[in-house]
Amino acid sequence: MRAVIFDLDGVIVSTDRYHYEAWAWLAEQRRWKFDVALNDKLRGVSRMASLQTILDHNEVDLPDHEKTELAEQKNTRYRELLAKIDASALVPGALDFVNAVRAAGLKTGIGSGSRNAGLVLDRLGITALFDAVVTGHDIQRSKPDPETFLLAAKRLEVLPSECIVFEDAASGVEAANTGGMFSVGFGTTTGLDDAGLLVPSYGDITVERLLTACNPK
Ligand code: B16
Ligand code: MG
Repeated sequence: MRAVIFDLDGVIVSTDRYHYEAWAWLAEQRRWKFDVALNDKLRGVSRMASLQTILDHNEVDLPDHEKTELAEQKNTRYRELLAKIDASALVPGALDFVNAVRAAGLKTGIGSGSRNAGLVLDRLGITALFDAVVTGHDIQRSKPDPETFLLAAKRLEVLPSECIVFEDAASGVEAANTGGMFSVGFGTTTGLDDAGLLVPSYGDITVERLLTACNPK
């Protein structure tokens, strides 16, 4: 293994909480049903696809121009919430683990479907911890398509089979698996069973244990 690619929302930063708040705010305006279980289905899913999932759940049909407007309203709300982001939003142990991966001689990357990923990394001052960053601006097809992670591997100049992917979303685990990478299902969300390894928190893993799990003797 030569690289670890991290998803951003829910793996490095708890921005998944802000996505939830922003969608919940929009749903409340519109009197749509929205809850934690539905939000879990939006993890790793693009903004427009997330909106469509909420509309389908509520059996609401809208013209495209209105969907675009609603997605923009959600994003404005999300960016308002991001304005107050600080180090307390980091997933506990995330930066120590990224640093340990680097100290072990592996490259590090970000593979996020979010178009706000660059802003989040910059605001937290952690961009330089990653050798390559792929965001929603760089791709045509969002997770579960493997494009995000394949592009990250290309930018890291490693083969997909040399990459480990940390993901909190079922769509991201599927993307990593389809891309021929070793997937780690991170966190306590359900639906990550297809991952090569389940890691509830950074307290449950070391780089050594991770590499052993990828290359069992
Ligand atoms: P944005 P990740 C994903 O980021 C989020 O998990 C998902 O909830 C969000 O809808 C998507 O980014 C798009 O985000 O609206 O900021 O472009 O988990 O792939 O880092
Ligand atoms: Mg995520």
